[in-house]
Amino acid sequence: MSDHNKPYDAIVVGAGVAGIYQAKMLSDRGLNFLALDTNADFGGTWFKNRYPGCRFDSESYTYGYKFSRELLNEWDWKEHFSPQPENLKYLNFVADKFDLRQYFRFNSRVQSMVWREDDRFWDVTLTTGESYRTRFVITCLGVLSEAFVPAIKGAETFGGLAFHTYDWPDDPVQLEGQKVGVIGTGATGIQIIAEIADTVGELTVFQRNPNWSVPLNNAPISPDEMDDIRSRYDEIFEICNQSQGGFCHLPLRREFADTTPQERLAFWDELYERRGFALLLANYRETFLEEGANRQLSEYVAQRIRQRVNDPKVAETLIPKDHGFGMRRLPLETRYFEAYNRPNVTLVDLNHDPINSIDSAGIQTAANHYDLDLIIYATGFEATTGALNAIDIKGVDGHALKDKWRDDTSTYLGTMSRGFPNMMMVGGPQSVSGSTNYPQAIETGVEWVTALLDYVMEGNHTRVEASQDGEDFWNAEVAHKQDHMPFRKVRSWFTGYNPNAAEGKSPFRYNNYWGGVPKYRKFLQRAADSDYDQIEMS
Ligand code: NA7
Repeated sequence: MSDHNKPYDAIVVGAGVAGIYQAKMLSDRGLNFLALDTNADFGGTWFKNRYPGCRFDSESYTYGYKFSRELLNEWDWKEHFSPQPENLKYLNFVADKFDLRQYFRFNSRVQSMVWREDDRFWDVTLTTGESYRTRFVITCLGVLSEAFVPAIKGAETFGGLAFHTYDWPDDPVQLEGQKVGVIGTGATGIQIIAEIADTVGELTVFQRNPNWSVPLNNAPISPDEMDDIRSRYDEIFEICNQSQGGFCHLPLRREFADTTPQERLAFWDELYERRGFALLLANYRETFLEEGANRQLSEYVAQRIRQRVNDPKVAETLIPKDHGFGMRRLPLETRYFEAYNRPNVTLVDLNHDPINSIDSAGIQTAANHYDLDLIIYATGFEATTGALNAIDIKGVDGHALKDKWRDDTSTYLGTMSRGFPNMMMVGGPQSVSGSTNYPQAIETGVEWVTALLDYVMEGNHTRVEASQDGEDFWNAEVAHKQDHMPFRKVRSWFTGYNPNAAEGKSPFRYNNYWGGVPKYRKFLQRAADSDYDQIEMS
């Protein structure tokens, strides 16, 4: 174990959207800091998710950072919903523009973080055994960065290639002519299925529960259009600021009940053709908040699916029956439903024909055997808390964060957790990061954490910890908001649903804050204005 004698002021963990901006803020202050990331380069989620079809569901110009006018002027987005390779290029461009590479150490997986109360430092140790001492740790780990692969009997005996979408191999994957199985039809599965359906030989989709999905309506951005977008950046960001989810779509200011069915239909037809999350976010508020209105909108989208899928039985299998439109993270698609009209695409409904096992030749369901060359797990993530729990974090008196959060997540403003002093989280559980246009919330989070650090350092404090009162207040606020959401009982990572919850425990967790970006920002501002009166400093 190599010990580096000089403690850092701060260690940032993560080199994605949050880590890059956090590093920029620390470098502006001339702090002695280090940034670590498991991956071989910048990018986080955009470094890892290299599967075909991977792209933004947020309008590109709302996903980029807005903290630097120069950056906004220099970067041209080429598509309304930019694809992964371009997004990775963008993040590298930002890192290089602000000369941040010097602070980052890649291929560095943090294994443990141990709080030393005596001298008020964290010891951060990598899987290699290398260890660093630091006053503060800022975790920038992302919300969906711990892949979930289900344990299926015999999976290890499969003779072909098999991997999770998050671990798409670096070497080109041969898809042409191959028999490919995709397990999972969330946002990822829907992107990849639509993209590869016409490339592969045969595609078998193993679907447990279908998700609603509507067209992304992507298009290239011409240079003139980019100039126009650039001239409207302030206006665009102002809309994002007002929107609950940080997107450039605002709900309609008209009551559902005041309109005729014909008017609604015409409006929904128009929204169906609009970009991004318009049908979800630019709709009547009631379609999200009230069961009756939501049922009508769900029926409208179901009709659209029926119109697009030739085989009525397949169409019905693709229409969700267990939740209404928008009650889970809405995947956006490009000719996804049409993929099922192709003769080389088969949909397996796991609710009626579950997977029994995997063998060397493919997947065995209750009723059939599917011969496969390649199995793609699009089975999602240990969302929100997974990446933090993957690190052995020991706080005051050696207590583990994992243990503290065993029954439910508990934080102060999604930024700190009592018992773990000097550890700040950007995009942490119970912030708005899981529920919004990620970078919009990230910028707010980075700026708040940095202002807190400024305050602490100016006051010559060496220890900062969320108070119990502060944490109780925030847990109550998070629970109150989730308990009033129409989707509170829907199984999804939005509700922290855990099918393996212990007997007698709720399978739902309070992992995300559902009060919306504007309200969340007010809470953060109030904390700063009150001289952080719910944070103990010494
Ligand atoms: P999601 O949205 O969590 O989707 C995971 C999918 O995998 C979903 O369809 C699951 O079905 C399915 N799944 C999970 N476990 C199994 C097993 N054991 N058998 C069959 N199917 C399974 O993850 P994504 O990667 O698609 O999207 C994550 C986020 O990335 C997304 O929300 C965006 O923010 C970007 P289920 O619905 O549980 O029946």
